[in-house]
Amino acid sequence: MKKAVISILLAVAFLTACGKSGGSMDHSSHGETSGTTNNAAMDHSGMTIEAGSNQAVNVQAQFKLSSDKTMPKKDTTIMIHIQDKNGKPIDEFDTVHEKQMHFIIVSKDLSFFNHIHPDYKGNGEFTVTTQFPTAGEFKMIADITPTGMGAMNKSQWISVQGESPAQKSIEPDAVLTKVVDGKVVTLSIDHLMADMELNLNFNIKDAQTKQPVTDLQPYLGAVGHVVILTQDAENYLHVHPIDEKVSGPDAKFMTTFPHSGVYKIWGQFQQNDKVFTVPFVVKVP
Ligand SMILES: [Cu+2]
Repeated sequence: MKKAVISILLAVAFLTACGKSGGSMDHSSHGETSGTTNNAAMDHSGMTIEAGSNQAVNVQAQFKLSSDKTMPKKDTTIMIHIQDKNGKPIDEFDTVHEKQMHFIIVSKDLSFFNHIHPDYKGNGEFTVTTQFPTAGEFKMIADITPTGMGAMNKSQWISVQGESPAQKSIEPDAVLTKVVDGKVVTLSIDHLMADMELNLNFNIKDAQTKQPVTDLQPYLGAVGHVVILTQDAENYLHVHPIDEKVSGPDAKFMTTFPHSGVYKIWGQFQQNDKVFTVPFVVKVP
């Protein structure tokens, strides 16, 4: 039997005195059901200073963007330098789900979500070129497993120039069924509550025929991937399937919501060589 691999990564950010959005602190655990929340601050150089359990305390990330003024809808190269606490590059990373780094970008209101994979250049440096869709605040989250140190994530807020669009409110979904790219996706969660291991089941049907979809393709080596963030984007959970090898119509995941509150969940699946992303918002009592 395959054992579920669960990464629970908690982050808490603080505003810094210079008025910029704070860096964050991350706690990570692998295959455990809960974690503790830790504190962190960002100094004025943009370096994230972190403290916590596990090895995350010994790792820091510097995020650099190709321009001082990041513009919407323009190619932007993001460089992420992973270092030990003394500033020495960390240069070995485990490949997890086919990648050495999973990189998530979300807008502050969580209406925008992007999951991309920076290239590893060696010497602790990753780069990726992407675009931000609008002006406003975005959070970048680098999900890594430095060899021998366990899974962890490092994050940074960034401001994209221009007039930000109105923030969309994050309302819990009344019905956990969505239609995306010709698929009807229904999320079921047993006993939704905080600090308890629970199952998330995504059921996928064809929107036209109403028939179960049974030809999901492996996406990054598994039936699907799920990323979960708290409403304020401070707690990040990357969840892997219980059984990676299935091809639908159900994809089951196991996770623990660390505390009560509103969470946004993105399920990502692949069919006909195309990845589709299904968002849900839930309120955990
Ligand atoms: Cu990824």
